[in-house]
Amino acid sequence: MKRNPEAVAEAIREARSIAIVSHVNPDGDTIGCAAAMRLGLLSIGKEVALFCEDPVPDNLAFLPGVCMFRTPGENEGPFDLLLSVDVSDTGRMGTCEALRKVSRKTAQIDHHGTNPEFMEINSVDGNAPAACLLVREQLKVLGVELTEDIAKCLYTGISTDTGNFAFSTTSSECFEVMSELMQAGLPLAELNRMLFRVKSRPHIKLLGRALESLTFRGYGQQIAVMKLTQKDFEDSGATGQHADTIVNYGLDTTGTTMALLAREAPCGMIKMSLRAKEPARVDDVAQIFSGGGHEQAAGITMQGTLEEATERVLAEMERKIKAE
Ligand SMILES: [Mn+2]
Repeated sequence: MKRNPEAVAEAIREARSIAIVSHVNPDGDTIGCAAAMRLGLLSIGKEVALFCEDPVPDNLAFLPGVCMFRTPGENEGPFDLLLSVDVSDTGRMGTCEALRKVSRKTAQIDHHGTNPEFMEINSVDGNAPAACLLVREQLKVLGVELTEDIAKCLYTGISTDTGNFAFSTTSSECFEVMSELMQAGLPLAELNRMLFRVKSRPHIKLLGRALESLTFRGYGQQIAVMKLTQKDFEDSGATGQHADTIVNYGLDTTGTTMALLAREAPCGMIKMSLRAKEPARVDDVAQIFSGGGHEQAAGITMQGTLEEATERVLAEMERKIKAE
């Protein structure tokens, strides 16, 4: 596994028509990569099509050219080159995998350590914190000049995949590239606001309800607990996706080791989001209830009432805190 921008550049130079694929449930990195590559490739005279199984999230709709994304239709192609960006394996291409059959050559640019190098040409660096860093290098090798629009796309990927330059994965290369993006005219404050500060009204209203419900439980009151009923969602005009990240408000409160957000889902099930601060972990608690996830971020879907389901999960979290 290594970066190979020269091999990708050769395939691009030989191609006239290029299909770029972003992963399912797209994020800022995969959309930023595709949008930046599209602009770069257009500038050197290529025909470019953008594909993604799922729609571009609303908060990324401002990026140049992303209205061009589509799902593969009946009679796509043929393309000279299929290029996936930030896609960790073929499954993450979703229905866009069908484009393989109508593409003469395949290549990819990615940064997932688990990538099985599923294309003919693979430029993969598992240590890079964002695929957009590899796209920056790729454009350099192609001799593409950075523009303000390309800078916006690359910044979106680098900043979102590093948690706004806060994760431990953030590397010095991020800041080297950021320096180049600033020189290209990146409107940093404006984009930072759009990506990290602007919240939808349903989300803010729902957050208010969740914070009202906040209690602290367990040994030393180390577990932050929030609950949201179906009525909270209705009153806020919110759906499940508006509950994302709310659990972090509990975890980020001083004296908290674990956090739980329990909510009634429309299907009648109870959905739980569990978080922990290292070295505490919650993946084992999730497993007891057939849930899953990572050591510090896990989820559970279970039956029962909001109250009783919450108490059952809390009992296991409390037991863990006592044992540690
Ligand atoms: Mn990524």
